[in-house]
Amino acid sequence: MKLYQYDHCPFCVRADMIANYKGIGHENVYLLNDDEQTCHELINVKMVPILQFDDGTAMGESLDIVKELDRLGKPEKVLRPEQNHPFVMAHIDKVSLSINCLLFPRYILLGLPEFETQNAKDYFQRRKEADIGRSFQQAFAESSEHRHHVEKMLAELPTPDLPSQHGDTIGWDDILIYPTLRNLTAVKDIQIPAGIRQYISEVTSVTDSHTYYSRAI
Ligand SMILES: N[C@@H](CCC(=O)N[C@@H](CS)C(=O)NCC(=O)O)C(=O)O
Repeated sequence: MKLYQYDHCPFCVRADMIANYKGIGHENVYLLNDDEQTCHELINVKMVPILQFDDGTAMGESLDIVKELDRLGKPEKVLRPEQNHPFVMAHIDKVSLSINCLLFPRYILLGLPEFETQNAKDYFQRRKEADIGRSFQQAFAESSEHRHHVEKMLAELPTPDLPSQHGDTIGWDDILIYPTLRNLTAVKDIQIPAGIRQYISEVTSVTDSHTYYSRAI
């Protein structure tokens, strides 16, 4: 099985989390951000994640991939049902513009495989600057303002249940909540409350994911 993805893509993190958690052997294929052709050949649309089965067939949409891998993987690795992720995500999404202004300009500086070429960086920058309505240079210069909004959101965010409180299992809430929190570790010196740090640490470990603390900018 192959999982086509970008390292920074929160939807891809969902798919990678469940594949690792459920013990499903798979090859991670990191596409360049400007590689439209591979996506189109696989699922007719420029979008990741893409799961390709050994017979060559492929599927997109992260939540469909999570459901499929949950079905195919180790049954003893239970994916707990959803609880209160709509409330948590609504809280996080209140500062989505600030999150994007912090993360988009940083992604291309982290040394990620999807941005190995200048063309891939330029492709991403052009599209994401349009999304956030300002240049990466300006968004970067506004970092302390955006960090302030995001830190306030984090301080008010109830700590999600920890895997260790549930026998080292994860649930649907974690599939939906963790990727955004994990990506915020790319922001140097951002104040993440201890409980949320513990949450990030435990989910990272149980899903064999990785954070960006060591290369934060
Ligand atoms: N609904 C899709 C959304 C996936 C998505 O938006 N992926 C982004 C990367 S984070 C993407 O491929 N966007 C198109 C592009 O980068 O050109 C899913 O859940 O899989």
